[in-house]
Amino acid sequence: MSDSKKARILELTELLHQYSHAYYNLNTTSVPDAEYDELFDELVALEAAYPDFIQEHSPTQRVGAKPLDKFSQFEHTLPMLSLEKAKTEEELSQFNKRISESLDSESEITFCCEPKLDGVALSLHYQHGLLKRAVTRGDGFTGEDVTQNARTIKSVPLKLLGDEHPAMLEIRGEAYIPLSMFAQMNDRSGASGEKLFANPRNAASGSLRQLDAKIASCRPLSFSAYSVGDVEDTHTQLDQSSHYARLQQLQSMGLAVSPLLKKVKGISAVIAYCHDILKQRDQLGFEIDGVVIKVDSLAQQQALGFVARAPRWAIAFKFPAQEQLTTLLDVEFQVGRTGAITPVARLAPVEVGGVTVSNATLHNQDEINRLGIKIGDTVTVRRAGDVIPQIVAVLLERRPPQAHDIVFPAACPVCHSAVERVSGEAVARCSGGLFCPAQLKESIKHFVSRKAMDIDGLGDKLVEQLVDQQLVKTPADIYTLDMPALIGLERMAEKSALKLLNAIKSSSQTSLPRFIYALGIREVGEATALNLAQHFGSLPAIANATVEQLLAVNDVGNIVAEHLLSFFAEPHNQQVIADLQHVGINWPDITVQQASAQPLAGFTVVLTGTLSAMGRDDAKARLQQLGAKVSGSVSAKTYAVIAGDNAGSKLAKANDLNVPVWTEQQMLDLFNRNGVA
Ligand code: I6G
Repeated sequence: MSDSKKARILELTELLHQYSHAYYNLNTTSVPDAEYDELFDELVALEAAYPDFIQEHSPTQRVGAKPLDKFSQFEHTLPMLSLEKAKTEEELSQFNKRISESLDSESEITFCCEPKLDGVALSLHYQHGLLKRAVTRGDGFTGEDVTQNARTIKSVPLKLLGDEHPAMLEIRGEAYIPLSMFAQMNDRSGASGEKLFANPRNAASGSLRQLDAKIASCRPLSFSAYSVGDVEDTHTQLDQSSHYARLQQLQSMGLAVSPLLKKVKGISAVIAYCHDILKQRDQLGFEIDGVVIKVDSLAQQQALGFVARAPRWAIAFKFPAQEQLTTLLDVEFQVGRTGAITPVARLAPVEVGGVTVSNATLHNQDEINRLGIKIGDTVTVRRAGDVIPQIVAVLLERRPPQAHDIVFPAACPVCHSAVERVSGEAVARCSGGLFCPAQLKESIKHFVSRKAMDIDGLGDKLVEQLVDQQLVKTPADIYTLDMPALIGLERMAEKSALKLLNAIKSSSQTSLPRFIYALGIREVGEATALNLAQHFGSLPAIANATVEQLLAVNDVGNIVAEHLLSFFAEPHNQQVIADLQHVGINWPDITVQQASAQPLAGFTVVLTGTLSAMGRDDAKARLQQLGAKVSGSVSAKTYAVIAGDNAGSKLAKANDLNVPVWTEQQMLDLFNRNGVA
């Protein structure tokens, strides 16, 4: 009896181990979540009844028993060195020259390149394939034993895949937190009043150095392996010739390695790789601070050896830093489309991540309080991903005596209406509505924008003039503009006025999703507008829907439903819609599609390259109409990548991951077959 239980425990342990490797390291799903959970629960129950049979690498054993008082120190068998750094192409070429001369090599050197993750270096010790210890880099000679925490990282295998393993295998790599997870983690911390982490690296370091592994287990750490350290007794011979081949071996043992790892020949190819990674930097989904370049041949590595504390065969090409120090000169308050008042920091201009930054958002009063920031302070400004610059820290020790408090205005800085703050909400709002010129301008800018009514040539400056001169007081006024009105505006010649009038006219024939989006209902973005249009088919059906009916729409929750109800109940908004229809805005109603008639329902597709038959936004809208989720990044879970002309890294990644690639024509055929052409 107990034999069969033991066999089942072993079977479940192996099965869950494989599934988890596929999910966390290969980005593929081998079983539905519900089935994984069921098997996991079965294993928990069996282990509770037969604790003697619990395997050290059981997925139930990731979180250790009790918190530690402090970490013990561990001396690295081989020191964890640092890397020489290069900031320019010239320095990379010098590196190449140095090693070519030292190797007395006439032919081009083969290098192995990968992005340099901005996390925390971590050394994993596997004995006969089982994870026994994890140690931080520390000072390079002695680190801290963080085994309890490293065991909670899902992409760290507790047991290596395969049957035969060296008695001891040390794997080195980087523990890091992906950007999306970092944002979620800080959102949660902010909501519960906890301290926020300034950046993903601090978050990774803080998480790895938690004394309570239960807390660490809730932190979204990942691990990516980049080299082999100490190895003892190897039956299973590790590749002895190439660094790249070794990393592939690590991958087959169940470790994640960089998906962007590339073997290239010659320094020009290295430089091209660095340019390519720098271009992709904001879209990678994790923070990097450069590229690491290593001589691929292990024999050449050995011949080159080490200088001081760094290998001679490797170099880190550093990218521009994404954080810099600067001074807060002043704070201005901007009024948005919905009346939200946002404090905007005016900064002494500074280069961050290759771009000059002179403004950063301070979000709201809570953020000002949290940072404890004053005008005159020295601050750390951060610009990462495609997120707007943020102030992440104040250097209190550098506060000048004349630093002074930021005073939030009691009245709207534009229309002087009262500022209201709903209890429980962080945002303060101007109560002026469309009486407030700032809100009116922002509403009109949104209404005419590309994804809304798409009026070409009606840019921000022009909208501001039209509102300032009271030519536009409501969106419908745009459609009654005429030549004499336009000609009176700054920098508006007859030719451009005529062009604008034509653009205004052609925008009046629109689509229901565009019109709903253009109305600027709070929390109703492009995707929600599309979902509403597809679900209800017509504007009256949306305007008259009950809360229950609204909640049945994809992506519509209580808050969005409330905003929709109050928008359509407001007589002023009803009048705006009636006026717009009166001046000729029209759109065809939509035939409501059943979910089952959506051939791409539940699938994620990625558009890349230049399309010739239609713009990317139009293709995206049609794909969404067919049920697809359109994503900006390719993973093994992507259903298809649609590649237009000059497709680059996303196409390459799709090929690497065996994700199907469709031509633009295949996409158009699908549109035709499904009546969304
Ligand atoms: O600090 C490091 C980051 C990434 C490294 C490293 C690396 O490879 C991708 N490789 C070595 C050899 C060293 N530090 C010493």
